[in-house]
Amino acid sequence: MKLIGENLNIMSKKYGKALKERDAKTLQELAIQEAEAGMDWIDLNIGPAGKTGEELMSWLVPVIHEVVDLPLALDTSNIKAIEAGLKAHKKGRALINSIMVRPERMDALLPLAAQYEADFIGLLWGPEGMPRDENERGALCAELVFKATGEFGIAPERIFIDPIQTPVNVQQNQIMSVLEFMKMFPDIAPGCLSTIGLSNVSNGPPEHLRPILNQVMLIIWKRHGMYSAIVDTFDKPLHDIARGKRPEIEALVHKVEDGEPIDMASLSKEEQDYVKTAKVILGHNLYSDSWLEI
Ligand code: THG
Repeated sequence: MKLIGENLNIMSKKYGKALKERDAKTLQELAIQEAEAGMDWIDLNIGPAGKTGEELMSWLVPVIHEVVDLPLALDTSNIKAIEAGLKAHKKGRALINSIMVRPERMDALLPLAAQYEADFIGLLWGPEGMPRDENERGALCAELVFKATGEFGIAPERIFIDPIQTPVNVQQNQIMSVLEFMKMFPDIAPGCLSTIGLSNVSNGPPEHLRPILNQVMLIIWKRHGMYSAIVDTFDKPLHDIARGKRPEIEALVHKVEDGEPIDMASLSKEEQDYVKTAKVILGHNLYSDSWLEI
C-alpha cells in the first residue's frame, strides 16, 4: 500500500504552532522524517486557514520541497489555498485533498485538477453530509467520477476515492458500509484508486490503544484493495503491515473476518489482542474502552 504522512497538521501541538509561526526548520525536520519513514506523499493539512491560507500554502510548498522530493497532498477546504499550492508545486504531481461531491466544490476544484494536471482525492461527502450506507457511497462515487472524467477529461488513475473512515467507538456500522462499498468499487469506478484517513478509526479511544486499532483497520482495508492510506508517520509496525511484513497477523485478522473458528488458548497475548480488536472493528463485539481485557 502507498502511504500519505498525516503528521504535518494544524491540529498538532508542535507542528500546528510551527505552521502559525512560519517556523520552516521544524516543518522541514518533520518532512525529512516522513521521507525517511518511506511515506509516498506528505499531507500538508493547514485546516480551513481563512484569509491567510493562500499565503501559507504558497510559503509551505517550497519550504517542504527545499528538503524532500516527495509529492505533496494539499489538505485544506480553502480553494484559494489549494490553487496557491498547485502553482507552487514543482516536484512531481500534487494531490488535491480533497474534493467533496458537492456542486460548488466540484465546479471550483475539478477545473484546477485538470489545469494543473494534479491528482485528487474525491471525498464521498455529499450535499447532505456523510453517506448513510454503501449505496449512497456508490452513488456519490459514480457522480464524481462521471463528472471528472466526462466533463474534465481527468484520467481515472488520477482519482483517489476516499469512502470516509469513522471512529470505531461511534459508528461500527459505518465501517461495514465502507467494506461493502469497497467490494463494489472496481465496478463503479474502474481504474480509479482509493485512500482513507486511517487514524480517524481510533479518534476517541484511549491513546495507548490507537496503534492496534489503526493496524487492524489497515489490514482490513488492505485486503479489500485499498490503494493508499493517510497514516501516522511514526507508527513503524503499521508501515510493516502496509508493506506485507506481517503476513501471520494479516492471516489472523482475515480468519476473524471470514468467521473461521479461532482457538484463543493457542495464541500469544499479542495475537489474542489482534483477534479481539478485529472482532470489535468488524462489529462481532460491541465497542468498549476495555475491549482487550474482556
Ligand atoms: N480523509 C482525507 N484527508 C484527511 C482525513 C480524511 N485529512 C485529515 C485527517 N482526515 C487525516 N489526518 C489526521 C491527522 C492527525 C490525526 C488524525 C488524522 C490525529 N492526530 C493526533 C490527535 O489528534 O490526537 C495527534 C495530533 C498531534 O500530532 O499532536 O489523530 O479522513 N482525505
